[in-house]
This record gives sequence, C-alpha cells and structure tokens, in this order.
Amino acid sequence: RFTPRPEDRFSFGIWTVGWQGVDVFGPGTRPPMPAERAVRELAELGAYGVNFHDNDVFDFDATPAERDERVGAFRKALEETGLVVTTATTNLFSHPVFKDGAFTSNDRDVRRFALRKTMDNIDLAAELGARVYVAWGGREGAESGAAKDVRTALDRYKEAFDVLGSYVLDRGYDLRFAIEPKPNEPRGDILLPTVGHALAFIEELEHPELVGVNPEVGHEEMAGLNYAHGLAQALWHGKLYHIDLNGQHGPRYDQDLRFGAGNARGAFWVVDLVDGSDYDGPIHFDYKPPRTEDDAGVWESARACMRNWLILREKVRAFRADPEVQEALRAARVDELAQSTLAEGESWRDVRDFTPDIDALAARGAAFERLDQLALEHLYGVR
Ligand code: GLT
Ligand code: MN
Ligand code: MN
Ligand code: MN
Repeated sequence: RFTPRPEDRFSFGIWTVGWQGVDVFGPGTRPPMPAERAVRELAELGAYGVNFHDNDVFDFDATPAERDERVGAFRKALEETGLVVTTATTNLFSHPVFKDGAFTSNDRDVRRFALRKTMDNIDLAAELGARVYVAWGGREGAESGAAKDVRTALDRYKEAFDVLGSYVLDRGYDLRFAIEPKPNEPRGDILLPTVGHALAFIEELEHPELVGVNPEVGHEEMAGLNYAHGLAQALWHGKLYHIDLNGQHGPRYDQDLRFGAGNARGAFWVVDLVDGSDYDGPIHFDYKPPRTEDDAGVWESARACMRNWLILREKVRAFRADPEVQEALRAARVDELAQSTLAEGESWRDVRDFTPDIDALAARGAAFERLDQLALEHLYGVR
C-alpha cells in the first residue's frame, strides 16, 4: 500500500534531494550529492523520472573533459536504473553573472550568454529524452523602480522564448517549454509572478504552441492564490505542461516543504484535480529537505512526497466514489454548471426578458457546506 510504481510517473529535481541546505543565514548542513547518487537512490525509492539543471550535473566552470565525465556518470546511472529524464532546465540564477537576471538582464552580453547556456543544455536535454524544458525566471526581476523598465524587459523576455523556440524547431527537437511563475525570492519582484501573468505572456510569443506553464504549489500560495485553481485554468487553456509539487504555509518565504506538508487541504484538491484530469506529464516534486535533516532525513522526505500523493489519491478517489458525496454534489448543483446557459439554438433574445422568481432564487441555499464537510471528513480519515 502506498508503494510508488512506474505508472505513477513520480519524478524529482536532482537539486531537491541534492540541496545542501545553504540559506541566507548559513551555509549548507549536508555534503554535496553527485547527480548519479540522486538517480540511484530515487530509483530505489520507486521514482520514475528526474529533472535536472545543467549545473546539477556539472559545475558552471567545468572543463569539457570534466563535463563529459559528469554527464557520463549521470547517463550511466540513468541507464542502469531505467529512470527517465522527464524534464530539464537551465541554471540561470546561481552564478554572479546572472545577478540582474538572464534573459532580461540590462546587460546585453549576459542575455546573449544566457541564450547560449540554455541552448547548450537543450542539446543535452534532447539527447537524454526530455520532453519538457522548464524556464524558471528566478532572477528576472528587480528590487527597485527605475532600474528595470518592465515593458522593455518583457520585450527581451519574449525575444528569448522566440529565439529558443526557433532553435528547438530548427534542430527538430520534440521539446516544449514550461514557464514557472514565482512572485518574489530571490528578487524583490520577479517578472511573470503568477500563472495568470505567464498565460497572458505566452499568447504574445511567436510560437505560443511551444510554451506552457509549470506552476509550483508554494509559488502560487506565496501570492495568496489557490494552486488548484491555477492548475485548472492552465488545463482549460491547454497549457499545463508540467507541475512542481511541494508544500507551503501561506504567504511567507518560499518554504519548498515536502508535498502534502503545509496546506494539506489544498493538496487534497490538487490531487483530486490532477487525478481526474487528462494531464499526462510527470507528477513532479520540487521541494527542499529541510536543513535540519541528515542523509537519512533527505530520503525520508523524498519517500514522503510520493507517499503523500498516493495517500491523498486514495482519499480523493474514495471521496468521488462515496454515494453520499455524489448526492451532495447534485444537491449543490455542481452538474448544473456543466449545462450551457443558453440552450442549443438560443440567442440573447431568449434571455433578454427572462424573469425568474428572484425571491425564490435568492432564498435557495447552495448546500456547499455539507459537500465540503464530506471532503474534510475523507481528508481527516473518518469516512
Ligand atoms: C529552484 C527553484 C525552483 C525551480 C527550479 C527550476 S530551481 O530550486 O526554487 O522552484 O523549479 O529552475
Ligand atoms: Mn519549482
Ligand atoms: Mn519554490
Ligand atoms: Mn525553490
């Protein structure tokens, strides 16, 4: 029970379990973890795939020989374990050269280098079979007003995705981009702060069909938003290309807790939505094992991400199958929302003078509380 299987499509960023615990107040508390070790341990735990930044595998200043050696070890571990590279991404935020961003740095040479660095890793991503390329604009932003002309920065941001889109098409790669929104941290304000901002931006691109979103639980909840609602709207637009699952306690710093910790009620609705949708990408975890943990704690927390998904999946399925829930859904008129407001063949003329019994409609209860209590009782484990 609650044992991950390949068909669950669980995947992890190499940087998650590899996080040494460096934060703004202190250095790491754990030794570095080579990418091949992360692959082997994750496979052992029952994961299906991984996501990686270029510099999770080799250092920023690795020589070509060192890079080949590190990529070789990573590839060997993938081959031996059967773990799939579901996703890849570029580290455009750690090195000081990116202190004012990458694709939107005021410095043109930095922007050109960021494109080059991304294309380098797109080659590796395609070679390793990744289908999604995540773009988290961690340092695309500002702390002050006049220093960043946001409209011009968005021109450059668009230019970057247009260039990268033509690169992928020219090279014939089967790869789509997923923009990961975040409101702040590490910058004071980050461009494309929420799912909604990103969805609107994508429509301005030369190849919108190549670009979707990668919403992260914590990033939406940091902005006080409902993550499941963000996912639902992305699905509605056909733009949910990837998901970053973790845990967060409301608007505060980016906690990156293991999935299921933090807002547990929110997590219930996330699993309910994704499990009942046609999303077929990886069930991907982007969390950070707290700095308090040793190596054993790292694997404990990774296991818990998958376990919490499976536990919640059992609960949401039981919720959906519960006859009392089905009855409560009908009482709450959830099915009625699926009926179009105008009937087939009707036009505005048919409702132009529609005069219902307003008092009766206003007096009618929505019956949502009973339905929500049933959900909570499934979550709390008493049904
Ligand atoms: C970084 C960030 C994450 C992003 C990763 C992709 S790296 O850890 O905090 O939310 O998904 O670049
Ligand atoms: Mn993320
Ligand atoms: Mn985060
Ligand atoms: Mn993070």
